[in-house]
Amino acid sequence: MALLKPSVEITLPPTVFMQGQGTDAGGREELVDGVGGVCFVPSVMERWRELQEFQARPDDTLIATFPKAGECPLSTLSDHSGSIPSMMRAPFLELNPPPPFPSGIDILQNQPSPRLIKTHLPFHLLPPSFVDQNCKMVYVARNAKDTAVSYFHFHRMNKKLPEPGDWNHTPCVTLLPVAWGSWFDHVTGWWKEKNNHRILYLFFEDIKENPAREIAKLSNFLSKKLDREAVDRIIEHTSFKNMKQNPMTNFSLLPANIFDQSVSPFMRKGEVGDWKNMFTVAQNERFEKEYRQLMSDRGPSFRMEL
Ligand code: PPS
Repeated sequence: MALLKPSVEITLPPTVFMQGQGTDAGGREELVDGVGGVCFVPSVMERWRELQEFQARPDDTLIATFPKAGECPLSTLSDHSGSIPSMMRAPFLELNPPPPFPSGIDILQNQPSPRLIKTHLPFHLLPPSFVDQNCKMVYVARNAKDTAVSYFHFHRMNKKLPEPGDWNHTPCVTLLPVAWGSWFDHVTGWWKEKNNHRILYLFFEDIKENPAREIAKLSNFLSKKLDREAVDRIIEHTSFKNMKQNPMTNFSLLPANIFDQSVSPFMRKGEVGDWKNMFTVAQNERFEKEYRQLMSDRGPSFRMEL
């Protein structure tokens, strides 16, 4: 039994994502100042109104993260067979890629319930229907330094995002301004709302440290009973090693003019504390100073290493 049902019966063959298709993918996009100072890629803004009018259903489950927080294992929980591409198991709500790739809204609109939906939106920019329908939402947060490093490498390989440039000068070090806004506002915005709505707030570091414990939190939140065997299967299925090898979860079905995995693999390292391999002493000091100013008493506390 899957912990989460896949959002969709597959209505498009996985081959639509395969290499060689979608050659009209265009080049890198520059960020636009989207809404209230939160930057997005222009393709997201093109359907902003439709996005805000998106009709959530009471039995939808939303998985929300700042980019690169390690959400993928969660959406994988819906498919233990490993035979459904990530973007179909938990369609990415605001994603609006070039043809022939379907947008998140288009995939979701005609799907049967219950749906599993992925988003990177800050809480205050969610389509209002998720709150109106009292949907269950799972938020996964990851420490800022590892997120910064992961996002930097993702910019290198994701040909739809701006060129990140040199690590020493990249905005990814401070996480401002990058697509989907400020990491600080994102993690604290969701944190503040977690007791006002049906939100389970999880940490990437906790999942890495003790996946069984975090799966228990998740199954409890979703009111699903899992025996030990099922938990073991989920842990195995969502391990970094397995997800890196599986074409349904490693995004190798996307063409290189979108994700160039020869530059950096999507499933890169999946570790806690990898930031130590990138941050110089000076960068770390600058980061810590900014971090103290922006995070003081505002929200969750993170572990930078295990
Ligand atoms: S995205 O693009 O934001 O939707 O992707 P997301 O999966 O949220 O973030 C990618 C980073 O998460 C790591 N990852 C994992 N780590 C451990 N175990 C599993 N199963 C796993 N799945 C994804 C992935 O490797 C990226 O982190 P880095 O540090 O770059 O390796």
